[in-house]
Amino acid sequence: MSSPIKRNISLVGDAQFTGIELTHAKDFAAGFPGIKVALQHTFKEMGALEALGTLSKMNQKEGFDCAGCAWPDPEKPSKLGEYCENGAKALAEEATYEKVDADFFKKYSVEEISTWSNFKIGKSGRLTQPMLLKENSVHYEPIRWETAFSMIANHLKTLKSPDEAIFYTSGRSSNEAAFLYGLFVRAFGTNNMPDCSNMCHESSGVALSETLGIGKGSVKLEDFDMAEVIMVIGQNPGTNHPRMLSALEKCKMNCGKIISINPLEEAGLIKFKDLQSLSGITQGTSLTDIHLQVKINEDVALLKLILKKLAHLDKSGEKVFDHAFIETYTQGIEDLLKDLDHYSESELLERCGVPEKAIDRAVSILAKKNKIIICWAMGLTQHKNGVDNIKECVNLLLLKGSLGKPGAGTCPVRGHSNVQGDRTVGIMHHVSTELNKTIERVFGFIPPDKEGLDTVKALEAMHEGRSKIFIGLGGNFVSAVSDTQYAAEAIQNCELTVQISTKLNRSHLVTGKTALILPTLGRSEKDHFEGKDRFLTVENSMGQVHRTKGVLKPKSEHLKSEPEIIGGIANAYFNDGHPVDWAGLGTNYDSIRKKMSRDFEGIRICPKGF
Ligand SMILES: Nc1nc2c(c(=O)[nH]1)N[C@H]1C(S)=C(S)[C@@H](COP(=O)(O)OP(=O)(O)OC[C@H]3O[C@@H](n4cnc5c(=O)[nH]c(N)nc54)[C@H](O)[C@@H]3O)O[C@H]1N2
Ligand SMILES: Nc1nc2c(c(=O)[nH]1)N[C@H]1C(S)=C(S)[C@@H](COP(=O)(O)OP(=O)(O)OC[C@H]3O[C@@H](n4cnc5c(=O)[nH]c(N)nc54)[C@H](O)[C@@H]3O)O[C@H]1N2
Ligand SMILES: [Mo]
Repeated sequence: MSSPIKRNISLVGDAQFTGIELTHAKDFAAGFPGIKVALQHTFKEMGALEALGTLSKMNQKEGFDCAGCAWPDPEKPSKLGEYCENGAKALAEEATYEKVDADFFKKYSVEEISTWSNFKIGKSGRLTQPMLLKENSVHYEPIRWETAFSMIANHLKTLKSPDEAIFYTSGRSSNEAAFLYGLFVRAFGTNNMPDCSNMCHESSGVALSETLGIGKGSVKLEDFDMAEVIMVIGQNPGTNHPRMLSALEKCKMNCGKIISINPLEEAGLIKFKDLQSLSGITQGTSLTDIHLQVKINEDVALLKLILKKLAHLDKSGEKVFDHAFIETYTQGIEDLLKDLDHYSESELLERCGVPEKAIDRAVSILAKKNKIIICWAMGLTQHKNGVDNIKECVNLLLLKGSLGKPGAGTCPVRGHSNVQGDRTVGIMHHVSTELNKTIERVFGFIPPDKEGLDTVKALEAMHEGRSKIFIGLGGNFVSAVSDTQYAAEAIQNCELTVQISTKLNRSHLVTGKTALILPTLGRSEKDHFEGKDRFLTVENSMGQVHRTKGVLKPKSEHLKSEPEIIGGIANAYFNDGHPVDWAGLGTNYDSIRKKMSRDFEGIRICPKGF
């Protein structure tokens, strides 16, 4: 039995918020204060000239994709800039001139940094060179890339089974990096690929694939212009997807109605001042027409009540449901209506806690319209009954025939900017026979066919000592999972933890006995190789794949791109004894893209969700 870890790492700062004051809630989002904050952040970290130049390239066809969230870009991006306050903050954090380098780690021990708040850790700056935290040491020290790669390879070789390693993915990696990572993990011999979706939209993927057969949303940005009703359920776009507010505003300008369902009256949903239009900045648009202030986790009761009232109207002769659509495309309507009969209106009304008048107003709008879009996020997905919540939304859309037509459909609003793409190209703990067969045919090895560990099961495996190595492609695993104490114990049980990251976070401090930091290029940075600038691709929340090409000089000459790092680890592990040319794929993104588009197109990658 190996001895427990000796470092005295604090977790107190994980719950500490600094710089946030309790004040009166705002009654509108964005506008001049939004512009001011956006610019303040970038000017402070990058200087005014570089900040303005870089922001003008964000989310533009020839520029780079914002890492802030997965909201899609309009066909014609605004000339005033296609970014929001959050995007500017995300850029400021990545493009900061503050550096977390060898001197930083010499000065501060991991024990000391661990007492800082997450905010302060995040503000420390960019990681600039590979660093090693040796067993029983409290200071990271520099390590050469090749030495780091062979150290990881050697550790992986000591495992009794490939299932003793965990390969986590956050949602910001490019399609190329995620594809290569998934390929390496399968070649290594496990499906232990937990990812941030497990904590995010997993329930959307499951609910949508079980009901509609595809785990992704069905709408495009243009559909927002045509929608007659947009429902925003369990989502706070003002804070988390500010550019979505412009799409909602457009729907309003086209006489659409917006119904929000949320226990809170979120400021952004009430009034919005658009950063991208000069008139919007000053006047603002009232967004929500009807706010249904549901009790926490009583959305099923509220949606059932809405369905019940709609069914009642339909029965009484009003044309409420789309019977032709139901007849042609759905099954089980009788069971659904029978199920609704089990509940009384008064019981549902009491459970959801929403005034009946407001519900009736929403019902009378929904009854007459059938171009309906339902948007949702964490307020629905993160409940234990997340799948049921989403299935109820699908029921409403199916009864109204609001699917597969312009201006209507499902819109799970994703969080991380490439979380959807990562899944599309194979990051998942599930087994797909179709994917495995294709890998065998194209790459010449047989991938494992045993289900891997998701986030919760991976934590348990590390906690119980069944898994001994953790590798994170981005993210902040220790802070992202819900039981920080348990997660810290689990991670500290590992022999080796490796973080491929842009910025310092708590997962670089709460580590295995030996830990490595492998610093990588950010989205906004140029990826220069053999005299050319390379580009990568990402998929937005609405399933569109597009390229992203950084414009800034990298913050350090020692940074490697994510595909290069994955290729480097794989090459060190297989040492040429494998049919895949790992180092070659890691540097040549075109060859990865060719493989993805030519050989993997159209195959069903994820059997259980998006
Ligand atoms: N600035 C910033 N932006 C981000 C992120 C970030 O960290 N910072 N993270 C990104 C990521 S990964 C994600 S997934 C998205 C998340 O985007 P959101 O899902 O919008 O994020 P939350 O802040 O969790 O908002 C959840 C909303 O659900 C409501 N809610 C809570 N419980 C219930 C309920 O029972 N029923 C209903 N109907 N509503 C409920 C809350 O009041 C809140 O308005 O944001 C992305 N954007
Ligand atoms: N308490 C709490 N916990 C939550 C949530 C919550 O709302 N509250 N939300 C949950 C949700 S919805 C999600 S999606 C998860 C997110 O979980 P994670 O994805 O694990 O966490 P993040 O905080 O988004 O990770 C941020 C880190 O990613 C690294 N990074 C940033 N950009 C890049 C890049 O381009 N490449 C690489 N390699 N690294 C990069 C930086 O080092 C940065 O510190 O957290 C979940 N956990
Ligand atoms: Mo998320």
